[in-house]
Amino acid sequence: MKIQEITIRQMKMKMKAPFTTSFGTFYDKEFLLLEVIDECGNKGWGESVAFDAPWYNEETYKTNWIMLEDFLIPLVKGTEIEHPDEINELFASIRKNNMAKSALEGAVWDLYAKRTNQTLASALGGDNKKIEVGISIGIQNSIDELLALIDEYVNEGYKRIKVKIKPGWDVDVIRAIRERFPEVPLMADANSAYCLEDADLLKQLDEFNLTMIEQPLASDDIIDHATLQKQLKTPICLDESIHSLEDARKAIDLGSCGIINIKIGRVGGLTESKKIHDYCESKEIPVWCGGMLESGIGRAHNVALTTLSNFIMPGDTAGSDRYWDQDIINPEVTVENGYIKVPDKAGIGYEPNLELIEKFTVEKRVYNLVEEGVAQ
Ligand code: OSB
Ligand code: MG
Repeated sequence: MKIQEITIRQMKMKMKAPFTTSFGTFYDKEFLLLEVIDECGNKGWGESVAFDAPWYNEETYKTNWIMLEDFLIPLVKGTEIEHPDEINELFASIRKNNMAKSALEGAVWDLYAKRTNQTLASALGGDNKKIEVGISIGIQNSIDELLALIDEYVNEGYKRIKVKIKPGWDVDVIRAIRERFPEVPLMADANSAYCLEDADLLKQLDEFNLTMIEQPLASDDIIDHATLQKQLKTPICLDESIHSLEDARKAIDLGSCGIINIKIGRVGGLTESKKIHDYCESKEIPVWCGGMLESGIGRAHNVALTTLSNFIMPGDTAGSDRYWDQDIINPEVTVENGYIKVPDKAGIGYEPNLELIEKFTVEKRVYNLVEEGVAQ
């Protein structure tokens, strides 16, 4: 296949409720949506999970737009692509900018699955017909408000609860949750808010039977995490620190973590996600699919990836209604008893809602990739 046209849209969607992490609060979600079209008129959709500011990693949706326009789209232009795995190799000459790469690569995966009339899940090699999901809850104004939210989500059936922690909102909060919900599968995500000197404080979390503690230390570290893991009973899960299969291999070798959170955008796409998944499976390291407050398009990609066999822990892919009054896909992603049913239509399996997409588009640009004078 040859990609003939790419549309980049800058989107802005209002979140149902603000979401607070140790690095800041989201009120709106601003992100890029990509649509690619091949020579037969097949369409594929991808989402960039880069935020509006470089807090989680160094990328933003604006830097993604520049990378796509100046480097990634020119690499795809005129290139015959047999399989989406080739995009991973094609983009290897460009350093980092993984979320920009992933947005385009993901759209090509969706397109490829539609061309070959299969679901994105089966194109990736996933068999599961339903996936088990948990929910990630941001930092709240009070412990009582947090407990009320947990109560709501446990009743909705979510399979595990993840809460955000930061210095000053950690041990007491987790203790209060455990007193009220002694059995619920529970984990904490620090988004890099601590340093090795905080080891004694983090050790206090060992008594609460957490399934894991996610990314306690610096976003670019695997050395201190290995030191910390030796002192903790609770498994460390790495999120921000893992950008590639190579990162995963080194972190596992060093003993920096016992579990890995795979985010498609952070690692540069579905092909790299699958490589990390397969490697972790061979090393008996469980993985789960992280979230970046995605719209329905990115959420659909997460659902498909999660059907692979080593996604044995519930991910952060909650239902559309947890984030949006109206999501931009039909049907929306729904969670029943903590499970999402994997769609059986070709590609991502959810239909983009073009009317709503237009409504939430701030800016868009169409790139024509047809080469003049070249027969297609
Ligand atoms: O670290 O997993 C994270 C949200 C924004 C930035 C980073 C993270 C998160 C979440 C929410 O935990 C996951 C989701 O519900 O999409
Ligand atoms: Mg995280």
